[in-house]
Order: sequence, then C-alpha cells, then structure tokens
Amino acid sequence: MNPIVELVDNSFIFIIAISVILLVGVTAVMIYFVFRYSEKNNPKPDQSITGSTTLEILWTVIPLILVLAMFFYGYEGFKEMRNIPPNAMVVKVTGKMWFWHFEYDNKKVSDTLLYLPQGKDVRFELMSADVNHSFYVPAFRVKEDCIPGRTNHMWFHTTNVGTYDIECAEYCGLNHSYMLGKVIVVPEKEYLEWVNKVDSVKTPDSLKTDSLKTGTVKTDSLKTTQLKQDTTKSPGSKKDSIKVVQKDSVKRKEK
Ligand SMILES: [Cu+2]
Repeated sequence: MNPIVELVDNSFIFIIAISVILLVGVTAVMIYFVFRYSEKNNPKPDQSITGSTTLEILWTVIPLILVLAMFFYGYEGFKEMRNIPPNAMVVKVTGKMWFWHFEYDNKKVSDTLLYLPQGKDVRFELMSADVNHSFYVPAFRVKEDCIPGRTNHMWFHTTNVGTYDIECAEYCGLNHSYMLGKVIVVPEKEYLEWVNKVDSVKTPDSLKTDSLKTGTVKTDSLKTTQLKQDTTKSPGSKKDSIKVVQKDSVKRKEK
C-alpha cells in the first residue's frame, strides 16, 4: 500500500467533486434565473429585496467549511509526504542539464534509469548540479525541487513491480522537455543483483563503458550516452539533437 498515492488521490477527487457540484449548481441556477427574471416575464423590476443576513451568513460559512475541508485533505497528504520513514533506503538524485543522475547506498550510480526494489520505502536526497530542476514521479504522486546548493528530501513506497515515468517539472533550459527518466521497480532479489553487479565502479563514465563491454544494462548505457552528449556540446542549437540521433543510429549499426 502506498499511503501518499491514496491521500493525494483522495484530496484530488474531493476538490474535483466539490468543483463539479458548484459548477453544475451555479450554471443551473443561472439558467433558471435568465428565464424566471427576464424582462419579458417581469416588466416591472422587483424592488422589494434589500438584503438578507441569513443568506450572507450562509454564503460565507458554507464556502469556508468547504475550503477548510480541502485544506484538511491536502494537509493530510502533505504530512505523509514529510513524514519520511527513518529506516528508508536512500538514493541521491542529482538533476543536471538535461538528465537525472542517481547514486545508491553502495556508491553505485546510474543515469536516467532509477532501479528500486519492490516493497521498500525509499528516501531521495535531491540536489542539482547546475540550475533549478524538479524531480517528478507522477505514478507515486510526488514532486520536489532540486536546487543548487541545498538538499531537498522526498520519499515514496515502491508498491508494485513496473516501470514508471520520471519528468523534470521545472523549466531548466533547451532540453528540459527531454529530461525524462524511468523508475524501474523490480523484485528485491533482482535489485540486489543489479546494485551489486559493478561494485568496484565508482564513476558514471566507467559504469557506461563497463556495461557496454559486458552487454548488461544496454538501454541504460545507450540513454546515458545520448543524454551526456547533449550536455557536453554547446547548448543552444538544434544541431545537438540531430547529431545525437546520428551517433545513436551509428552505434546500433556497429552492433
Ligand atoms: Cu527541467
């Protein structure tokens, strides 16, 4: 069970439901009034209504209760997001123009693809190597800024095996929209095999070459190369992406 997902969805559904009820109600009353109080039906305007204390109290108190209820649901979700389990495993996330870099407990690193074991609480330490980014994993209903010079935190529980999108939710330059990644949740045994595979390798570059040699984590290394090339080249020209595509296709041919 993932408590954050449940709480966020509850508050979302609650706010949508109230909005829909108000929209339909206000529209219906408006349409009714158009006919009921039209000039044709009321040649002489009614001057008798001067004010209503009861009405004024009602239209103050009812919205106040609704807004407080929205706040309550939102706050419940926020509390859960801030209530990071103390024994959660830790992954360091660094946003860089324009890819995501992950570092695991044992110093193993990966780019773009974030491997996690199933059924675990995971705490993320969020950093940025350059500009403001925002680490967003919609399936887990969490999003937190990555700010240069400070470390932010967020967490979620990996409920089911599967692949989930990672996006950058803070406009961070030319290739912001390509700053994508995947959370790959696998059974714990598989995760341990993966995370211990290239124990001795410390840097992302050596991980890249190693995985190419051994032929493991192929998609990982391909994506890493692709995104890395983007960053090393001068940003600000369309040529970048064209070049990357060519290199990518050349590589595939070589294989
Ligand atoms: Cu971005």
